[in-house]
Amino acid sequence: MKIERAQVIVVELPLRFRFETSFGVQTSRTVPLLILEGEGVEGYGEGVMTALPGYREETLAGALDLLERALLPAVLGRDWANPEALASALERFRGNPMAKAMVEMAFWDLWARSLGLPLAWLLGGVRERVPVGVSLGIEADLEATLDAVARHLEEGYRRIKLKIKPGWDVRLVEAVRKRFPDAHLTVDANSAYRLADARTLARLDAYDLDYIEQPLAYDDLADHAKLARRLATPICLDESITSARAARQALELGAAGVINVKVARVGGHGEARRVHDLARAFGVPVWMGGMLESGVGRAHNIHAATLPNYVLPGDTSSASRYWEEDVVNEPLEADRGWMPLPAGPGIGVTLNHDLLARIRTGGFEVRPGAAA
Ligand code: OSB
Ligand code: MG
Repeated sequence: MKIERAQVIVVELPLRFRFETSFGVQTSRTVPLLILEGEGVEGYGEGVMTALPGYREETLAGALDLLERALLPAVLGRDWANPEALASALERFRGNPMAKAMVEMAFWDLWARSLGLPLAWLLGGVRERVPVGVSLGIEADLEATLDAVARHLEEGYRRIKLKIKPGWDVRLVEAVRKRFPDAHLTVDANSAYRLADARTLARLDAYDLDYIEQPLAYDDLADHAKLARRLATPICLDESITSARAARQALELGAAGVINVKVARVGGHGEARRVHDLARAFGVPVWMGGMLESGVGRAHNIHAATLPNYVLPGDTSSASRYWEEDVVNEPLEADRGWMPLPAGPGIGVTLNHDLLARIRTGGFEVRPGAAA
């Protein structure tokens, strides 16, 4: 499969809600999309890096530069037998898994479409729909949080994740648990605590959380392993799992009892599948995370979440929660907490070109022969 042309389109998508986490507030997303073309077919990818390094280190400006100067020139004009062959050609560039994931994921879509098969089938998926919950941002007060939880439980979401930070944790969880005694509840600290906060975090053991997501530093495994020994509630790692190697080390250390897999955080579908397989071998369940993706990234995530060890509800909730209008034509909507697999070849979605033209803020094209 030869890649003949690459197009990056950057768009600005306003969020329907104000999304606050321990690391900042988001009201819109700057979304980099990648279109790869070859043999009359197109494949789509989406990047999840942000303007500033708030979640991981990668930045949008850095990723766009890397794509234009190195990653796209390295894959254009060449014939790739399969996505793993393409991914290995990017290994000589260190780090930057989110930038690499854009290329790798777009190629999986291109490849699957050229074969006329749904991406999920090629990845080894075993489901036609995936269980989903919601990730709720930090709200103005308890009352607003309780309302948001109630609304999403009524919609059928199978698990509620609450964002926490120091000073907004035990009281919040206590109030939500009291009002919703049977709900599957989790919390996500986005790295806001230190090991010295272990006592505070241990107080959360009283509220029957499914897990505590990424309490400690984004690049730390050792302290998470120490913390895990002091908590009854399992620790779920998100930010810290940037590769299959990080996943293996976390599992060996006992730093993670659950893993949040984000395809775009670990470098693409190949690496995400290796993380999935490792966790399965350790008897650790995984779930599909989210980065407020548009329909392109969301569709990729749904396909990847059809693998057998995605047994916990993911964050890939309905696109209409996030956007008035999505960049894809197909509605990606959950039904009573189940997100159906978008049907058709590849990731099963088509681009809404009218919208893209209206909200485009930048981009570029790369053709074979551009200097690497
Ligand atoms: O930590 O899982 C996270 C969004 C952006 C960056 C990091 C995270 C999140 C979410 C929302 O929790 C997931 C989603 O709804 O897509
Ligand atoms: Mg998280």
